[in-house]
Amino acid sequence: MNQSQPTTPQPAADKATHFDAVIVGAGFAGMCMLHKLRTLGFIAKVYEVGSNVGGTWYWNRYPGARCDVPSLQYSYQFSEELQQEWQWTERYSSQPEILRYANHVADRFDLRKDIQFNTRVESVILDESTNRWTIETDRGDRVTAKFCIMATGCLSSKNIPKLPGLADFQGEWYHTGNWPHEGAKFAGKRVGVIGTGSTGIQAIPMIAQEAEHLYVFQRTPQYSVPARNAPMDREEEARTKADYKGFRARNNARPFAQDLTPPDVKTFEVSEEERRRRYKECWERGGLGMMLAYADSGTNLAANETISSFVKEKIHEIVKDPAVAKMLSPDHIYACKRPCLDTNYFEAYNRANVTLVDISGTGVARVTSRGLQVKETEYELDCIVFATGFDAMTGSLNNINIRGKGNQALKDKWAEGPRSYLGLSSAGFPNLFTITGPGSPSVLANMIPAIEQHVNWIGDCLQYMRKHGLRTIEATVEAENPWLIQVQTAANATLWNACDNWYQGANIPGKPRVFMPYVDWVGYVAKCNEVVKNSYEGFALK
Ligand code: N01
Repeated sequence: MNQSQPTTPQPAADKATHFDAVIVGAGFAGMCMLHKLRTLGFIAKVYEVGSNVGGTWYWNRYPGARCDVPSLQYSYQFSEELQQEWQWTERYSSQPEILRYANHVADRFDLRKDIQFNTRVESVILDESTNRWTIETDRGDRVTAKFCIMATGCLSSKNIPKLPGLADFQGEWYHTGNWPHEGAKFAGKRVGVIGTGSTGIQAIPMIAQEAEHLYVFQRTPQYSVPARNAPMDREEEARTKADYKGFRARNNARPFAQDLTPPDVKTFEVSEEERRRRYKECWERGGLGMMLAYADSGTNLAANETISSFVKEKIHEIVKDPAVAKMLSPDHIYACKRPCLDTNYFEAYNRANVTLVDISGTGVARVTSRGLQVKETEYELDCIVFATGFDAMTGSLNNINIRGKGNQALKDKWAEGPRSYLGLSSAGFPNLFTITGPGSPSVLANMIPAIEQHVNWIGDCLQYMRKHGLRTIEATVEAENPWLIQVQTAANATLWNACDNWYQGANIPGKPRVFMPYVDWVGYVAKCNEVVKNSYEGFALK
């Protein structure tokens, strides 16, 4: 039995049929884009599958869901009033609070009147005779727009493994990315969690507290560092708000668009004692700083191994059963898979009601009517939780029938991996933009600043086109091809390309292995600005 969906009354389909822009998705990207276009005087319409705003924070309601970028940084900066008036309660915001924030933004800027909820965009097709996009939805809408802006999110297409027998399972099952709005009840139940990435690591300690027994089915162990979440430090908040603009500007000039900067010093330029002091400091402070402990932590394998050894030591310190600690100890490069932050993750394995099941190599053989079968053992379960991640970056775009020049499908063009210029636009698809698309820093930066940078770029571009009487803008193949190489080259200079991770599609069977996000946020922003300065170099404007 799958999770239920909210039953919000369906508003009548919109009457207007021609827009300057249609935006697909009302998460943080779609909301921001709508606001931007409105302020520039464009008529825009947003379609959203969910019954409300919030995107990833609307769908991912699993227990323990929390952002691992500090609240004062994971928020919009386009309105000084907004950033001054909103008060976060914790250092790292929980999903309910981020969703409240998204709703507050929607109310404050009256966004909902241009958003049609409960509506899935099914096709986006270019009419080359008019240079307009025709957008069709599952509710029978058929509208046209000069511009189509995909704000579909990087992590929104769920990965539910195709396990034989799932339909026969007599209990309940959930994917963390489509959690029931009424919540899931685990008290007195035997629960199985598949997946130990960022999501599983947040959910497992919470489910362990409630379930009668929790089985964690682990294919690959993951490194995790304590988040050290805490109530918001009001003095820090006041200091930040006293110069929020300056704070944002400084962070936007840092490698991940957040308040994290690696030191200039390299790992082996300091003594072992000093190194351990530094790693302890990162561990005690919590957050994502460990991956930037030294200048070469993410680029030099031997340097990286000093971090992974340190974290493994910590796992063995925390987990009482040495055999379980060993099973929980990863052997891949630290932060090659997206680094995780936790609250009592490793501690959860000290509980008598938690069992770690090693499924490395074999995986889950099948779902039975009563549970999960691993090798010869059947684990009887009342609930299965899939914390198995997403078809990242391309999944939600490929799920829409997007057809550009010559009726070419974007999905076909991307059959060997996504091809775009700057992650913003793909040759053959004029006036179609992707916010935080593959080929842009996106998931390797603080997402909200990355979204705002794209929104501003697109907004400026549309203004420029209006001012110069231009009908279309399209990435050229001559710009797109070298950009693809640059994205791969940038990744190859790091250790991110050296393990199986979703950045390169390794989590989805059959997905082409292409590194999708662009590693260098600061260089990327400079490049985007230069493109504009050079009259949209790399784009054909007509
Ligand atoms: O997904 P994942 P996620 N059988 O792909 C396992 C963001 N995020 O939802 O490593 C068995 O990372 C898979 O195993 P393996 C963040 O960017 C942010 O956790 O592929 N297991 C892995 O253990 C993050 O990176 C926040 O071998 C299977 C897990 O499932 C991204 O979302 C919080 C399997 C999937 O891990 C995705 O994280 C949460 C199978 N068939 C998420 N298929 C914060 O900001 C997959 N797995 C805090």
